[in-house]
Amino acid sequence: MANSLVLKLSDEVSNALESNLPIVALESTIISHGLPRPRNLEMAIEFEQAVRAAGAIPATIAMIDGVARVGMSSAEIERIATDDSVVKVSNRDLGMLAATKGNGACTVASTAHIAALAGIEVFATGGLGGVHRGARDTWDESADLPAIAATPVTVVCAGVKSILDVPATLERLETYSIPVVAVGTKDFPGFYLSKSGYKIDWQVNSPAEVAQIMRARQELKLSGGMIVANPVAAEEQLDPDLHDKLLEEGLRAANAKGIRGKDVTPFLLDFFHRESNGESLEVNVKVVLSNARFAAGIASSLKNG
Ligand code: PSU
Ligand code: MN
Repeated sequence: MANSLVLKLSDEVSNALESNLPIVALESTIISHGLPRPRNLEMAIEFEQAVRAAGAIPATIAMIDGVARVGMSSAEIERIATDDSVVKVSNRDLGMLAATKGNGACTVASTAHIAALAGIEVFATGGLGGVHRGARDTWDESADLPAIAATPVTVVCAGVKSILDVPATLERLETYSIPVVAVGTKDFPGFYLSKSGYKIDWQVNSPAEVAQIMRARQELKLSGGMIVANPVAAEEQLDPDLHDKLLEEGLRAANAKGIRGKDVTPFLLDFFHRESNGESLEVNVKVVLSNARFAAGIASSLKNG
């Protein structure tokens, strides 16, 4: 993929693409808006290290000075983690941000789009966006869903964030014809929790199986991406009672404060992290690290298989 005025691949990512090495894309909204400072910067570096340790090249994706960057230096990652001018950017914002030379952290939707543009097939995150509770009134459904439906990228996540309406999200994923598989189970995971309480139809047991599914889908000319839901281990999940309590309180607080639209997800994640005294943060971090490793396994299988 050629660099342009609005797209720049790091030398490492360019070389990896040329040499056909495994690459894993990483999003940046989780860095700027999903995790508290200063932990967010440490984690951004650790997410990249986890991909490397599992044998793939990491490519963190963000907009810097109006350029979509695929693979960034530590100084650039630090900017995303600490600069207050960094906004949360979905697909529809990319053009305006490029034209105004702004700084933005990419959501799952825009990371998937830019990754695919660069020729990267696998992407790791924490929890996917989806249909919000109360969507019947607010119509709040994350752009992550239509973006994955339209983008040939496999997204490894721990399910959709448990702050969302999980069954409604699963229905919408079916409508969008987005395949959903879970690792080692047919229980759809619940982000902070290993089980959401909802079942899905398909289980995979290895990264190689996912690579096989991806190749089969390509042969069958099925467009768009797929979701690999990788549950947090039961002994590492957030205490389910604490989870339910914080969720109820968090939703009430968001409502009372009139939090709307793209601010809802960062508000609730921050509420969880504060009110659980960092316990949910630890789970969030473990989830992303584990997804980064599994994604690296898929990327490697795609190259070796
Ligand atoms: N997963 C996390 N933390 C996050 C997010 C996901 O563990 O901060 C971000 C992702 O960037 C996702 C976004 O795309 O939240 C969804 O936001 P919304 O619900 O407004 O679409
Ligand atoms: Mn929304």
